[in-house]
Amino acid sequence: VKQTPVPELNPPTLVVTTEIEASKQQAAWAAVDRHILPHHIVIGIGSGSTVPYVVERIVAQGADVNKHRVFIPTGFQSKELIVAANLRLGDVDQYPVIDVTIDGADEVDRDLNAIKGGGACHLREKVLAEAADTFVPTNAEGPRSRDRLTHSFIIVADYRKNSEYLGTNWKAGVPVEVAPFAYAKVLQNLVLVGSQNPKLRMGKAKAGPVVSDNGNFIIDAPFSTEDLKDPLRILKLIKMLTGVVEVGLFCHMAEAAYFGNVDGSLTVR
Ligand code: ABF
Repeated sequence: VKQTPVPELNPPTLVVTTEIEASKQQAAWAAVDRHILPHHIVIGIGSGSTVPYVVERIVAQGADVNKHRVFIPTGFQSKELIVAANLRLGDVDQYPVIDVTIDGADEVDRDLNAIKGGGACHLREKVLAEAADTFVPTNAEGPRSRDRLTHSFIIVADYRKNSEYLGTNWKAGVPVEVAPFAYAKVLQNLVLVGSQNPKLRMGKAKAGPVVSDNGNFIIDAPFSTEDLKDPLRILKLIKMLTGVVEVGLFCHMAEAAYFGNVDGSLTVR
């Protein structure tokens, strides 16, 4: 009898994948447990592969609490997640004030600045992060600890996203959403403000550019790690370019970031 050869498995990849998924779940569950409280009614749900664990944990809080809530998605994927979980869907134009938004990130620096937009959703993600406002009174020292209006915007991610400076691990560049009509000019101008080899993001089959949920194109604009040590400066430079709709640099917006670690521990910043 002719035996069919058994395909070779790749255990290391499998192990790594499992560890990464476990670390995403760890971060997401901890963030929900600490930040989505019974009195929170309007909740922003971000995009990416960590967010399904956020929804999973919210569902586990029970139908009794969730029936009073409304969930605002950052894009098509999170909309589908919310609907599939039988949670009530809303939109940010109906609910411009959100109690808490939880979202993923591509990279987060030591000051909680983040690169987002690897999934092309950063315009809506930023609107939802900004809509989540809370007044936090405190007398402690430090730039993020004065009495202030802060964003109840919580980042959840695996350990690969936790960096000292942006651009250390995320090499794809800063995602920039642009009006399709203006993309060629924005590409030129990004070089003038210091980006190295910015590129229009193409779809998987390279048949055409990626189009965002808002009908715009995405440019990935790499900057040096040195430049990204001051992400607010880069954000301002890119924002000034005509045709730019939104930049995937989230500066001084996050209240906290949760990272699941490879050994099962959690880092909270
Ligand atoms: C969104 O999804 C994005 O801003 C970011 O690009 C991505 C992160 O996804 P994952 O959780 O899959 O790493 O949050």
